[in-house]
Amino acid sequence: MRVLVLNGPNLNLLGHREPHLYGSTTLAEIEARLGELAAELGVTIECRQSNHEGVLVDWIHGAKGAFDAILFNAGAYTHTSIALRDALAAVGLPTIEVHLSNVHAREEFRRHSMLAPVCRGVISGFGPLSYLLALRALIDNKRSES
Ligand code: CA2
Repeated sequence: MRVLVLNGPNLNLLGHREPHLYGSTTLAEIEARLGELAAELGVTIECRQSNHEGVLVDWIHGAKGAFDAILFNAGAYTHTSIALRDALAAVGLPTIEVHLSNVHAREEFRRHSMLAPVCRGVISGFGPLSYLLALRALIDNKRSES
């Protein structure tokens, strides 16, 4: 099983800015932990981050045939992007929406996700653990299908 791990805008700043909001773990550290878990569970991952909506759309399109599932923290695009939602719906790969923070405990505008309706599920509020839980969920979901 091959999982594409996508991170959206500003997540490259993790661990370097605003640690009170998003913690002190960097994106590279989260990706390294995910890599360890993936190896343990016998799956492969590829991690990418972009601050650009169109780049994320292109990567989702390219995932068809190359990956079996997507783990996606779309950052602020979660709440705004019809383009990302349409891309996920078009490729139809099982996707889990991930957030470090509990988006429901924050500003009202973060409570709405454009992406959640086309995702298998949402994991939000557990910091870096959200990513690890999502990887486990994607694998479990895939294995229970086959
Ligand atoms: O909690 C999450 O993972 C979010 O996807 C993070 C997004 C936010 O817009 C979503 O509502 C929830 C923001 C990512 C910004 O990341 C930063 C990291 C360090 C410093 C500044 C921003």
